[in-house]
Amino acid sequence: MGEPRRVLVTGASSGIGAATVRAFHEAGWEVWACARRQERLDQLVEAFPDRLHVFQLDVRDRTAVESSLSQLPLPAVLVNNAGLSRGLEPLWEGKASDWDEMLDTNVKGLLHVTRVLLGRMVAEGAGHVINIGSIAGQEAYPKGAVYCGSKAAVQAINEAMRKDACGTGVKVSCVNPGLVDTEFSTVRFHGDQQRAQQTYQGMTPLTGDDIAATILWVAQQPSHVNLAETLVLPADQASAGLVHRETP
Ligand code: NDP
Ligand code: 8X3
Repeated sequence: MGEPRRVLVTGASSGIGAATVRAFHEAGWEVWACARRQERLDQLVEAFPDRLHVFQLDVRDRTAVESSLSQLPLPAVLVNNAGLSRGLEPLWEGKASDWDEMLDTNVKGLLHVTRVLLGRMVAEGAGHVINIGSIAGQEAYPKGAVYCGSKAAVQAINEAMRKDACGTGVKVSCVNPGLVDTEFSTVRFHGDQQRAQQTYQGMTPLTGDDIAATILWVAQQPSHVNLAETLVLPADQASAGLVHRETP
């Protein structure tokens, strides 16, 4: 048996990112995982003491991203998952601090991380960047202008990056989930659990494990196959705005 393949997952401390760490680890990969909350990363290490390396990283901090990722052993796969939403209100009621946080994390953070590792992958002539977009990047919904805009930017960056990398041996893919029950809504509503739970009321959302299985599947394709864009929805969701809910 050869060396295990290496994956780097950003935003690995909860939800889709933590599930992705588990899925790749269980599939025998060497996993590098980063996020801001060290105690959550430590819990992952307790669960998976071998083949898992964790480090604290705020993807918004370009200097920290450059210094930590330029030293890292080059991963075969980068999962650009770190991201968040803040607020759900009409544009004129939106908070500039929420907008900064979303755009700095979802767009510029993804760019900072990718710039360091994609350059190294291209020099190596191999690699795979898997970006986590959203159905919100394909279809904007009311009260979500900036989050939807940030994910539409991920969509465009993903597409241009795929074209940049064409012929270099590096693949670029996007996985676009619909509603997934993670800490996403709690973060969106600044810790208001009751409001967060309403997001998934009367319907069956996806789990982080559902998306992690898709990401692993995208990563495990033969080198000549690229699952370029994968939209994953709960069966109860037909579009960003059309969700079937059972009323009690
Ligand atoms: P969670 O809130 O559970 O996880 C978000 C992860 O991103 C956490 O690990 C968090 O870690 C990390 N993160 C946030 N900001 C930063 C930062 N500045 N630097 C580093 N890491 C950061 O939500 P999800 O798992 O649902 O979200 C993961 C991705 O999936 C996001 O990009 C989200 O937009 C996307 N998505 C989610 C959907 C959903 O319905 N849940 C649907 C479609 C897409 P920490 O706070 O420790 O830094
Ligand atoms: C997360 C899915 O519909 O809450 O990207 O924006 S949604």
